[in-house]
Amino acid sequence: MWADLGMNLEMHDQLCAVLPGAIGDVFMSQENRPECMDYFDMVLADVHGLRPSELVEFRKNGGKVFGTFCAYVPDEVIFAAGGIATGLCAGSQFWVPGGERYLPANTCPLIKAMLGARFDKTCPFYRLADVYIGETTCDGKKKAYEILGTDVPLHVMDLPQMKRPKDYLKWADEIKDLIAVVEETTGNKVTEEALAENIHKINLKRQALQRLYDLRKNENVPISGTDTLLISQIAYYDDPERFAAMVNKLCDELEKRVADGVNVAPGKKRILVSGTPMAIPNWKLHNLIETSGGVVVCEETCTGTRYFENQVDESGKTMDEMIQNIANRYMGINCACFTPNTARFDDVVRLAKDSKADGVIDVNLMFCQTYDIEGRSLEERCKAEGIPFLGIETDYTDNDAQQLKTRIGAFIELLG
Ligand code: BJ8
Repeated sequence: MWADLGMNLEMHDQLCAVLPGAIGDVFMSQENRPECMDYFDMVLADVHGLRPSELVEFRKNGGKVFGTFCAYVPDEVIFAAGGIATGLCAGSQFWVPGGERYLPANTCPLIKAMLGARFDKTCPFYRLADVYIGETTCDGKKKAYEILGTDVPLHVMDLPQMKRPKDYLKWADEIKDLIAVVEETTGNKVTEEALAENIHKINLKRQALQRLYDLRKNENVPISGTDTLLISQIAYYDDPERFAAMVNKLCDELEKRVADGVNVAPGKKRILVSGTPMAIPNWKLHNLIETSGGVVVCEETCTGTRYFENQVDESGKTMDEMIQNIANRYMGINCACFTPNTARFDDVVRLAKDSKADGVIDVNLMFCQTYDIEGRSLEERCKAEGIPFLGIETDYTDNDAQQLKTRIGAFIELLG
């Protein structure tokens, strides 16, 4: 399959060779994991086999795959046209040198890894997407899409950067343009019926994730943050219905754990992680926190609450109403690309209180200017609310791991 996808098999072998060790170190070393993590472990262990083979079959039957990079891209319209949306992962240092052949070294590692994964031909998902859907979020991504677009069909959605009434209308307009692109690519019309059905389908996935996050609010923490992060990462590319069913099955087990008083992290300090997303396989910060006396109980990130909070209002009847409802839901995401973005500070404070966090660790991927600049104001706001705060900047390498472990350990110790 990988050869048929035109992948660089030698380099891909090198990438796959490190995965079992990483899984062992990060996941299997944890104690008292829920049994229902089996499914997510299996998806991870065969990350370049299981879902890619499904996508290969889907394409053999004429289906079209759309690769996405951002929580603002509405999956529901892609599925409503009979396509499949898949997040394109870019969380490994393995891809960064490849990206640096095209981008300045002082670019965010997520963007460099995006280009490296595509041009090094070592990620099947990047080979399987028929069309990439970009978006005008940060400057780095915008310019990187120009380079990606020289190699693969790419449609860029023009995301507003403010949240005035006219911006909500504009985003609805952009969604209409996306619908035209997916209709042309798939050859299928997005009908009102299909759109309503898929709005509901993706809402169910969001509800399953919300249920999982609600369970983490308990005094007895039934699942680690590291395991939950893996689930959030898989959410971007797994089949949405199967994924929601598996998360709900896990939640049934976690509810029982809560009732039985099972706690995976007794005596550990509860941490809310905020900031830039952690694309698969970036588990660095969670692993450091959870091996330094903390347990992550919530993520205010795009591999966390920004991905699933707020449902699309399902009361829309006409195409225009449904599209506007989709636009309204996505415009409710508070990314640092927007100005002003004080609603994100409200989110962090609300989530820290709801999840009974002892402190906030705000993580910034190196060279991400928007989150970096916003970090200072977020710190002030948290301090004003009496919430202990630690700001961290890091990349995908392990060069700073020891230093970070010391800082995180000291922060957690200060939490009393
Ligand atoms: S909605 S957070 S997924 S843009 S790539 S902004 S880390 S410099 S990923 Fe994002 Fe959408 Fe916003 Fe979420 Fe910074 Fe890097 Fe840019 Fe990044």
